[in-house]
Amino acid sequence: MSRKDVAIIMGSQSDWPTMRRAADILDTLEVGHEARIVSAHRTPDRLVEFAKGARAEGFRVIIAGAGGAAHLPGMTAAFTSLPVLGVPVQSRALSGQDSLLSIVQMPAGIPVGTLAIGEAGAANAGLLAASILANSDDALRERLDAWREAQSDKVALYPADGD
Ligand code: RP5
Repeated sequence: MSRKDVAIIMGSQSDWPTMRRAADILDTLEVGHEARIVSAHRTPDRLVEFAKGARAEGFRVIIAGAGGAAHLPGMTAAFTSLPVLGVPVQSRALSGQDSLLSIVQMPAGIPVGTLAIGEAGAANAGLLAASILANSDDALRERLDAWREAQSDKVALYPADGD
């Protein structure tokens, strides 16, 4: 797992408990990744430098999570043609509705693939990044298919009485 195909960026340390769900999935699927804090508002120069150089660094997919006025995914996508998956982090003030609306409504021409609010969105961003990479990696496709099969196997056919 020496290659780092996926960059997981987030606006703040406070986003990490959510965004680590993406990292966990990528670990399970043996997809190389690196997580960094890149804030559109507090570290704008870091954002520009990262987004402009991400392809040259070897990244092939970017997962960007942010909360509140969540401009990180959209601004990242403005600087790179790598696929950008946006995760709306659940904010305290508006439960992530603000994050979602800040990320999802991109103007035509600069796409961000927007996921669900919070941990489910982060986990699915990891899976989606793996799916994208699996198009050109048969071994990864097999691991992804096996992961999905194992998930199906865990679902009981009949509901149990909870005591
Ligand atoms: C956003 O502001 C971050 O992505 C985070 O979700 C939110 C709050 O950041 P902190 O005040 O916790 O650093 O930029």
